[in-house]
Amino acid sequence: MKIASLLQGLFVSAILALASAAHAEDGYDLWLRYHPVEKEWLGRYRTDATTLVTAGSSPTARAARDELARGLRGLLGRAVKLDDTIRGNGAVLFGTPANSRTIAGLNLPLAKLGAEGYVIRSVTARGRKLTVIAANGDVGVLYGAFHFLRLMQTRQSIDHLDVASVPRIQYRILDHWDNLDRTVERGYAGFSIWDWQKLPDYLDPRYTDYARAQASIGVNGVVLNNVGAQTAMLTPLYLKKAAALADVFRPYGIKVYFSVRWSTPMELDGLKSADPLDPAVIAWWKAKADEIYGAIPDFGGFLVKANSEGQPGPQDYKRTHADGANMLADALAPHHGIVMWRAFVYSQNNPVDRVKQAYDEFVPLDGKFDDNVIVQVKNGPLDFQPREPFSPLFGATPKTNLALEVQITKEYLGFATHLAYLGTMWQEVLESDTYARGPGSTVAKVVDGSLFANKLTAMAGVGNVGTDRNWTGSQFNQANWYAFGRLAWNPNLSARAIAEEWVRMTFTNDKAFVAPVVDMMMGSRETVVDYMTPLGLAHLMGTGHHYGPAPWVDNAGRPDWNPVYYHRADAQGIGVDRTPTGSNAVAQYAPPLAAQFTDLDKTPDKYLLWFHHVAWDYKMKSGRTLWDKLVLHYTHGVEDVAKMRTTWAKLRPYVDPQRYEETAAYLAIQEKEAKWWRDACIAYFQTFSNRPLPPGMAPPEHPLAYYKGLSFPYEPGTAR
Ligand code: BDP
Repeated sequence: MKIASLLQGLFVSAILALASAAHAEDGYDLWLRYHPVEKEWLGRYRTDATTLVTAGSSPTARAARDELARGLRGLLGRAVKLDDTIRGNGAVLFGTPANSRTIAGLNLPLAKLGAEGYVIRSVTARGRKLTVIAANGDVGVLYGAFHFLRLMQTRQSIDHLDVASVPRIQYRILDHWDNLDRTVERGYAGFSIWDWQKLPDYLDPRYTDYARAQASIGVNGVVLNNVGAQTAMLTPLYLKKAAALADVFRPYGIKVYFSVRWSTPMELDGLKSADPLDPAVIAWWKAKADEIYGAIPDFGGFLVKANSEGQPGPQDYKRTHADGANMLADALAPHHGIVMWRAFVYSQNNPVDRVKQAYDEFVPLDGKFDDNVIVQVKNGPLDFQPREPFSPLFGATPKTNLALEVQITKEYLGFATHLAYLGTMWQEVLESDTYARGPGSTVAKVVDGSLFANKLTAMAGVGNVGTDRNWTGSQFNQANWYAFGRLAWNPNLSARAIAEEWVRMTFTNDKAFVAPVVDMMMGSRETVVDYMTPLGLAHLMGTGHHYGPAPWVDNAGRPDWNPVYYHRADAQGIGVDRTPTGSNAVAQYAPPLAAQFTDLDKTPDKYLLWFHHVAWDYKMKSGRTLWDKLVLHYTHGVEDVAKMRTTWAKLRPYVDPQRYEETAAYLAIQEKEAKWWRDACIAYFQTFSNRPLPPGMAPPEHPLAYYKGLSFPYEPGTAR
């Protein structure tokens, strides 16, 4: 009897242990996983982190304390003491000079660190050895706390610390393309995490975990709603709901922002126009701004998509983008709010090459925007493609605050299931030389404001967060959220270093896992480029949903939504002539680049078909013809996914079952879809090239008609 009940007890606890392990490893914990460190590290860390000494008492100081307590408890496998004074060696003291006399007495180099920077130092104070995490403001302390934990999570020494860190970009913002009905435009991770209907009364604990994750990577702003904005966002009902979210986020240093629809005054309150120079319109927005700040005193500001893809805007009244942005900026200025005005504009009525239109629109407006306006520019001149050259607006508007907008959600890179680490893509953009002030004028220097001494600096990422337990639709998509925050904090960080940090925190520090996984991540975006849009091709995706290949589409709502507009394949060759003999988009780049991109032989292969219409038998640098090379890229892309699967299969022993299986299954989907891309594109382009496949290359599995006949009516994330 006794034995039976003992066994029963053991069985129950085994089940409980299994259940909690399974629960803990579904990806919910992100990179804030705080699993116990190995024995050899335990000894080292324990002596340096015995007690937490809190100086502050604000909600932000409490958030820092709670995170440190949670992190240390997890990493060191036991609760740490909380104290308000230093009693022995090994304390971690965190606070500001204003709330800690010890910190004030240490004369730490805080002067240049602003409100968000921090130092972490190993010091001796009052005869005790301790670690100090100090900043000018509580939020800096919170960022420092996450940094301190990261050191342990990635198994670095915490003995002789001398760290100083300050964000190089002021506004580090995650844009949610979340609709108020909880669908997410271009979202592949379930529905919107904002449960609007239950707000403001029910605050899902997930909002706090979201805020922790954001703060851990330094994100300090969140645009709550889709750029294709719904006017209800600005009604009293929704302001209350948004205010409740702002209250949750505030301790974590995060401000909320709204996307606003230009015509809101007409649609909500029946104004006759939305002309930015109309006094009634001006008064409406001023009153609305006052009302918003009444509900959310630290409201961040507005994000605006105007006169773009059918959205209303100031041009409907023959006013400029600057007229529109400045009118909103005036309404927000008394409250210290900002306007992020998107440069993603192009018109179906404009016959000019779509990739030229944003530059044409905004360069003449340089110097005309108010100080609290930031013009937000996508990384490439087209639209978040797997690869584009950088947008020529970077470097071309020295008197305008410019934000870099990247897309974290993988609308054009395989949705949730394809493994594509985007750190490399953003690094490629940030490192691109604009030559605006001579060599070395990188996009990073434009964005961090150092090139033109801009007043405001910003980086925005279109988020990939949704209701999925793993937040981002796949385990590896978390890395893209992570990389966005880290690069927005410091655009000079390397994509590889970020990937390594993330792998260590998210999975394991075991070298046998870290090295192959980081390598796999580093090559993954190029792999997607290879099987989707190699050699500078772009926008070959299915119409509307953008799922899968559809290079043949020529009947979309407007010419510049058609893949055929972007590849221009014909019997002679493929690619878009953007040199002076074509659309002359090259002229929007600084002279050294314009010259390079005009010369077919000097254009890097990766941008070849972006800038040139190239003959099928053109001899590439490798000596192969363009056609052969195109087929090889497509084929390599598929082969590389197969290699990723092999790599992952070998790593099973290092990963918990749920995350292992999910990733393995997604890689299998990726291989299947990579092959689909390859086969469909080769079958289609071969109808123009009329050439055989290079020796050894397998023919497409199906005839072209098969691929053309596929349809996907309910793909997620489709714009509505
Ligand atoms: C495109 C998306 C569309 C967005 C648009 C934008 O397909 O859903 O609304 O970007 O950035 O890539 O406004």
